[in-house]
Amino acid sequence: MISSDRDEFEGDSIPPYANLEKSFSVKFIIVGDSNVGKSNIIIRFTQDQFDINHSPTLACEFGTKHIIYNDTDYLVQIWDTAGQEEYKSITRGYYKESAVSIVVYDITKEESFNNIKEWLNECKNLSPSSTLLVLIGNKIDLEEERKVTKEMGEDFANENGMLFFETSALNGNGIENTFQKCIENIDRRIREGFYDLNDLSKNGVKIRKNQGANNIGENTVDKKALAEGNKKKKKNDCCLYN
Ligand SMILES: Nc1nc2c(ncn2[C@@H]2O[C@H](COP(=O)(O)OP(=O)(O)OP(=O)(O)O)[C@@H](O)[C@H]2O)c(=O)[nH]1
Ligand SMILES: [Mg+2]
Repeated sequence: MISSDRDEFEGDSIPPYANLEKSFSVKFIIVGDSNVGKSNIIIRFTQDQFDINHSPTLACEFGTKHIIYNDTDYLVQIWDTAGQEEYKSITRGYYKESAVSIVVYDITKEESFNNIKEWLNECKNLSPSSTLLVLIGNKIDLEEERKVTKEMGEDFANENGMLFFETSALNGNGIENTFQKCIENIDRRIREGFYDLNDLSKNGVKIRKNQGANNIGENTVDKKALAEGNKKKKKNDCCLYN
């Protein structure tokens, strides 16, 4: 998908946003079976920690972190959904306006890999058609218990136009790189005019006015996102990582 997107937009004479805006928020959603490690991937990325006793997510949790790339401040906002079946009808409400949709499986649990097709269908049906599709095989620190080969993950991702990464939330392998690569793709899309300027937010990318690239390396909570997260929390038990 990425290479064909590039082909489509390469050659556009004036990239509409290049060098115009310096700060964007980018909405991510992360889905997959319960217990594959979605929450810990977010905790590793936003706080560089691992929570071995993290309770199963109830409906949805929320985390943020800044990535500076190309002299631009990207506020990554991640909606971490519950994998448990009973929350599916609630979590369906969170795909809307996702710039990046991440599907996670556990490399030691074949069933979680067999179910990624279903999660991908949810992403295709409920996220915007512009969403960047990403597949993560998590728990690679458990190599001796591996049931899903790297090739199986790669093949599925290639067949379905997804970026593919293997990670360990436990030791951090691959986590930074995954989010960095996602933002590099979003940055390229912005600069190449992939998104309609008048419809940016529909695609999960929002211009953050008067922010500038001045939060390098910080891990902070965006106030608007915080308010949004808290509103959802009241409605649907959505919790905020802090
Ligand atoms: N060994 C290992 N264990 C992990 C890793 N990531 C998560 N875990 C463990 O897997 C279990 C589930 O992790 P969570 O992050 O809560 O999983 P989840 O996908 O958010 O689950 P739900 O919220 O129920 O959808 C926990 O016991 C974690 O400690 C990893 O990379 N390696
Ligand atoms: Mg969770």
